[in-house]
Amino acid sequence: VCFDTIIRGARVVTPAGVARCEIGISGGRIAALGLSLGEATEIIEAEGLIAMPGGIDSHVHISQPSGPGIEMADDFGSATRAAVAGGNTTVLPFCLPEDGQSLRVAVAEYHAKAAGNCHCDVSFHLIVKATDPVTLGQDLPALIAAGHTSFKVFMTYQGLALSDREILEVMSVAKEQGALVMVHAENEDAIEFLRDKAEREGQTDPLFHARTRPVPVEREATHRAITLAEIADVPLTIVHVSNGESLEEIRRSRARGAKVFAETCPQYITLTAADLDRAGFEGAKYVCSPPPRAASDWEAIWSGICNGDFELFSSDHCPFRFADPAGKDAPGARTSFRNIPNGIPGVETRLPILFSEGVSKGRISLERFAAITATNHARLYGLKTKGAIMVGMDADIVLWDPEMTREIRQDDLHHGSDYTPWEGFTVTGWPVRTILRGETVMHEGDVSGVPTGAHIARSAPEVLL
Ligand code: DUC
Ligand code: ZN
Ligand code: ZN
Ligand code: ZN
Repeated sequence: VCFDTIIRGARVVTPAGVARCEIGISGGRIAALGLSLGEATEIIEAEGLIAMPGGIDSHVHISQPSGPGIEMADDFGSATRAAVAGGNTTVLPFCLPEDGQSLRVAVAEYHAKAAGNCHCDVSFHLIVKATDPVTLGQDLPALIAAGHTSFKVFMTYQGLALSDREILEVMSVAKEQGALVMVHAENEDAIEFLRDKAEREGQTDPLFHARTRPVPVEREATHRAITLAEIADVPLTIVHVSNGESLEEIRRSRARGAKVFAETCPQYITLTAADLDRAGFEGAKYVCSPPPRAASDWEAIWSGICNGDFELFSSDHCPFRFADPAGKDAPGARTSFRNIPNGIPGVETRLPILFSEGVSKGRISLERFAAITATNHARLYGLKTKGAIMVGMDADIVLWDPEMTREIRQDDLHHGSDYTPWEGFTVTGWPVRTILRGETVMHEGDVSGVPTGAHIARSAPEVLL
């Protein structure tokens, strides 16, 4: 046989362990793993490199409506260019309808915006913000059947937050139709109370974004979301878990048999609330929800990453520009933290940060890295042909140089934001080649080819089967 491509000399991270072997690729799929595979049209010499399953970032926001006068910094072209530069081959953005827009129409619009513009593969989660009979009785079942097998509900943000009753109604649709519910767990009433009080007291700096969303706000909502899922008898993903107390709620619920999955993000192992207190409005660059916590929470999050409590490590890429009246510096932003859009860019830096802080510093194995950055995302969200280097799977492979030490710098990044929260952060380990369905789409930082990313209709989440 003659393969299209053979990758030679790499240490290959597979679900069965790490092996030094060749990878034979044909027709965009992994056709063989073994020693001395023979001939190929293209040979990629990867001596000294590590072959990982392409990163799957199952939590990114692209081109979402973000409030009056506010605009996200990425479109599908720039966000996915950044994704492949950072070692990803699939991203799962959210489809958020405009106020009054039907979910079905919103999904069609997102598909149109993404089509032909993506450098990696893409599949949409839905955000359910309305619980009218058309949304729950018609749109949602049709969209789930068409491969949108997961959706997010919010417990915070006016216009987005659902009541407990509404969350239960949405969960019951998930149960009937076979979809996985994700939840943003923060108590909206408590936040509003704390926010109004802070503003009355003249405490309006970016730091008070963190002060008005303290750990109990997230811990309580996490407990309540899990309780609702137990009542509705559905599995649940708690996204962007920021602290040890919320993680403890998740552990306790699992001990009584709840089916709960947990996600965390780079900001919760590398940033703190003190970053929001930087001088000159620089703190706005770190405003995200839940906010970065204390360094002591980093340790709690690490324990969950190491011991398997976290299935998912995602970026929560939610990019705005800093020096932009349509971004972090929106009109009124400097008058109150309330007006600073919530979210930070991170799709390009998620994997290098975890590789460096996790693998290079000896906290986690290569296998665990692959599981929480790719394999588990594919399993939980129904991407059947992705997430693992195995014969028959899509040839979505990233070659890592484990020795390369770099400083993260905005000037080198591909995203649409005009800053990175990790400016000057040093990492060891860097993705040097990204291969999407057998074709190199990034080599040594260059992502200049035409976009070949496709939309992927997803199967039922594995946990529901
Ligand atoms: N939730 C997210 O998941 N991303 C950005 C902001 C938010 O509240
Ligand atoms: Zn779709
Ligand atoms: Zn969220
Ligand atoms: Zn998010």
